Formats: sequence, structure tokens, C-alpha cells
Amino acid sequence: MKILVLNGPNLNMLGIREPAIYGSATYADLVALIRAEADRLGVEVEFFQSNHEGALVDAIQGAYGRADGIVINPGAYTHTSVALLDAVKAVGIPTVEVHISDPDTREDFRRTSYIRAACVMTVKGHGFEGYLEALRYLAGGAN
Ligand code: CA2
Repeated sequence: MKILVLNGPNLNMLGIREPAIYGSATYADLVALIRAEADRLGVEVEFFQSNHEGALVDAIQGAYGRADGIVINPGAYTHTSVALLDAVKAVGIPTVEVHISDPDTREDFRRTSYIRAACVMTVKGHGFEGYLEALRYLAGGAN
């Protein structure tokens, strides 16, 4: 089983600024954490982070026929991007939306998620652990 883990804009800045919201661990720490859980579960993971909407669309399209699941934190594109929604719908790959913080408890503009409509589950406000929950869900639930 192969899972694509996508992160959107500014998530490469993890651990560098705003530790009160996103914690003090880095993007590299996040990758290592997910990789360790994937090894435990026996699933293959591939990572991609981009600050560009079209690059994320390309990555989702590129997963077609190659990946069995997608874990995506679209960052701020969560709240703006119909293109990411359409891409997830187009490939039909089970996709879990993850947010480190809980956007529903922050500014009003973070309450809308376009991509949610195409996702099998949303995990929010559980920090980095949320990515592991998403991975376990896609890997088969009872793990
Ligand atoms: O809580 C999340 O995971 C978010 O998807 C993060 C996005 C935000 O726009 C969403 O509303 C919720 C922003 C990611 C920015 O990450 C930073 C990390 C370190 C320093 C500054 C920003």
C-alpha cells in the first residue's frame, strides 16, 4: 500500500515561526514521525510539500493509478481552492484532510474547507498526531 502525504503553503516553515499554534517541531521532524509510523504499519509513504496550488494539483493527479491513499494538509488553500477539491474528486483516491490546529476555532475565514467535500475524513487540532491518525485510517482502521 502506498500513501502520498501532501503539505501545502508555508508548512515548510514549521518550527520556525508561530510555535504557539503549530508547535516547535520542523517539517523534517514531521516527515520522520510519519515515516516511522508508516514503517510500523508496513505502508509505503511518499512526501511532497509545495507553496504552489498548481504543483499540488499536479501531485494529486500524479497519484492516479500509483497511490492507494492521500493525506493532505492543504494549508491556506483549504479555505480557497476549488482546484484542489476538483483534483481529489477527479482521481477518486481515498483522501484524508489534516490540520495541525483546529481552524474552526480560529478566524472566521478558516471555517470554510472546500476540499472537505471530497475527503473520507478530516482530522483537526491534534497536532502532528493527526497525520498518524490519517495514515492509520487509510491503512485499514484497526491499526
Ligand atoms: O492547522 C493547519 O494545519 C492549517 O492547515 C495550517 C495553515 C492554515 O492556513 C490553515 O488555516 C490551518 C497554515 C500553515 C502555516 O504554517 C506555518 C508554520 C510555521 C510558521 C508559520 C506558518
